[in-house]
Amino acid sequence: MPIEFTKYHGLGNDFILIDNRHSSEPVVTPEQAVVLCDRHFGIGADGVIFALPGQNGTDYTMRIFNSDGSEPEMCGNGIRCLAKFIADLEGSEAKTLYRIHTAAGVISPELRSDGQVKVDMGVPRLLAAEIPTTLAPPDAKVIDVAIAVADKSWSVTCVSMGNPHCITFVDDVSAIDLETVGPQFEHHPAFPQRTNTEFIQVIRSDYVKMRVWERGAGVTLACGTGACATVVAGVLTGKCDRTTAVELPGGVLQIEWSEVSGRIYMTGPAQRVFTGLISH
Ligand code: ZDP
Repeated sequence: MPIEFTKYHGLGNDFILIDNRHSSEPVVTPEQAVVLCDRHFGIGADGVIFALPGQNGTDYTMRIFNSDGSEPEMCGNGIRCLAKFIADLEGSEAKTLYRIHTAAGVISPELRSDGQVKVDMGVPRLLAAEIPTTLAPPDAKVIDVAIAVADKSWSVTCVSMGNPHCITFVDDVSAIDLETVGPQFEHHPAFPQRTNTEFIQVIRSDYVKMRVWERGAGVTLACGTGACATVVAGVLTGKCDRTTAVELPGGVLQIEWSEVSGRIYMTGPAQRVFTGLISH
């Protein structure tokens, strides 16, 4: 049976979306996802995302396979794409606010009338054991801690948005050799679940530039969870305001870390590209 898919992107972070409402098992295996994501031998994407039946009273469950076949807990750009995808599937039944079950808890995307999607990304986790990382004792936060990578000492702050992020502030993001340094952060023994790594240049306290090396996907044009983690790291280190715009190679995300609720809100676009059939 051919499988229908729709390609979406959020600021150039691109995904293959699959309607998996009829079964709680993804219809594509991690091994097949690797081939589908390949930009020469497949459709080409940073990951495959499944819209599965909801659990515990939620509307849907989201699962995602990275382009290397690994499965992350959450995906910020991906959940904006998922929100548009399910609204399209539901047609006239579509809602403007969904509750999505993920391995990082319940995440709520809101489809706004201006076409943007605003996502309640939940509360960041900051303790070393929650990241997880061995850069600090398990119940301590990891703020401005030194780590040696690629023969250099970097000062890093770690944040979990459900998935692990290691953030480092630099003078010039364009000078970072991502392809060399990124994998060495990702596979550093201090990160037992590997890590996403963000390099940040502060332009103003409410505007930063970010380049990212993603766990399981490598260089991508944008990372939503990474942009959220970055603003948390910026606030914790006194570099950023609680409301900060994050400029990624693919465009800008608006991030707000609410002082009242402790929750993070991410606002950005999600764009349908095309629909096709996977025939084996
Ligand atoms: O944590 C990971 O393994 C990431 N590669 C997951 C994907 C994150 C994403 N880029 C985002 O926008 O949060 C989709």
